[in-house]
Amino acid sequence: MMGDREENMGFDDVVTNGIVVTAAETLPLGIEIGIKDGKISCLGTSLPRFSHTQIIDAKGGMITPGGVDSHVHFAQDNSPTGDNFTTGSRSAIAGGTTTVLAFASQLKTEDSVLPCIKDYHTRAADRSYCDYGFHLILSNPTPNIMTSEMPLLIEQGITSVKLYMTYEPLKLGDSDLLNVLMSARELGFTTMVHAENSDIISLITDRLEANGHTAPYFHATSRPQIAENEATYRIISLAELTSTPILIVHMSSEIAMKHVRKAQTRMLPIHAETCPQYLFLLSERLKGSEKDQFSGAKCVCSPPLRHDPKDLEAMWRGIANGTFTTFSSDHAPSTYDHPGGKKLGLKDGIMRYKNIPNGVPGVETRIPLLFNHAGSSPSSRLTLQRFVQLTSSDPAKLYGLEGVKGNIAPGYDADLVIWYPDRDEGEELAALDGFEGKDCVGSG
Ligand code: DUC
Ligand code: ZN
Ligand code: ZN
Repeated sequence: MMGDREENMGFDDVVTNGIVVTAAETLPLGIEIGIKDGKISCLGTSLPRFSHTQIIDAKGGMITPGGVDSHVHFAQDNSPTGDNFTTGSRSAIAGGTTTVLAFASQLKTEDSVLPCIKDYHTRAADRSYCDYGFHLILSNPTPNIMTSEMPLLIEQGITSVKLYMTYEPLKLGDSDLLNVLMSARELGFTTMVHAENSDIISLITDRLEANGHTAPYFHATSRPQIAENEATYRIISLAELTSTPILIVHMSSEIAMKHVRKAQTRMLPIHAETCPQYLFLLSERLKGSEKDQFSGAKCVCSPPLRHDPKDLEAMWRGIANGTFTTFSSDHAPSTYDHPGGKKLGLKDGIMRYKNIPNGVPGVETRIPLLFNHAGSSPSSRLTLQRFVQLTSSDPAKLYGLEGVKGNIAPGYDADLVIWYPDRDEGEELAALDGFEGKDCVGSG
């Protein structure tokens, strides 16, 4: 029988034989990870094994911090056929994401957000396979909520809000946006913004409809880049005026991204996020198949998929050059063949893109898609360090999880992903194989 003393002292797990990759560096082969009580307690060579220690052999693998997906929609009322916390978090884990930040969504009719937060906690409790937290979608930021309730939420660990500049049931005008930004400046919470000009979209939608252009493809026509461009410039201006940091979510257009870049070069704290769909998919997907034109509905998301491969290239540049702080999924699926899902946009044989629930899945595929392009070979689009920053460490820092998530270092949660790359990185691993050993860099 194992003595109590030994069990208390020893590692529960030792991960060996892998190459540890963090946002700062790639450690030499031979560094092991000692884990105790779900936390990383030590990095070092030849870590001591105890009788109860489980050895995790990561031979040939690359170990990165568990992914943090800071933009997922689970169990929201406006997506009744989407994922709940059980199905969504299961997909997250399958794709290397160990923490998700979902949304608790206030209705415009609610003048307190406390019941909404309680409700969303109930939706998630005991149902999630991964760690989770919430941002608050503020659609009715009353003075009482901003002065009395937000401080309570921050105490509870809800330190970020999402604001919409479009979508009738959620959108805020400039006056409300300014008030929330002023409050963010005072209380220090993080403000995420969905930046598209609502009136531009409504005008085009009405005209398309009047001309019978209502198939899924016209969703992209109705939300042109200029709508994202204008709203992005406007919210950056409001943030500058109020000296408040913001993060613009799911960016899809180069012209809008340029405003972010320009603001950053002026040292303004403007952050931005993009998502896999804006790196990999084009609007032609919205045309669907020959057999089922409506199947383009599967790719209806907002901002929409853009038209030109150059648009994808521009987002890749933002990924590589540091314009984007986070790479999130905006996971918001709806069942395709369901009257309450994507088929809401198909009634009596008539397609109406306006009624199609917005959103695509991505919580499972987000990290593998980006990992596939990370490395140091000539065809790589980003370094492994940048990959870890975008998918894990930077979202953790931005949303108050620094010191807990997003790194492989003593004291952090032992959320690890082991990758087995079967292409050029295999050669990199082999090249690092001559490592000779280093002392322990953490403490047990
Ligand atoms: N756009 C959003 O703003 N939210 C969910 C899904 C989408 O496509
Ligand atoms: Zn959005
Ligand atoms: Zn979203």
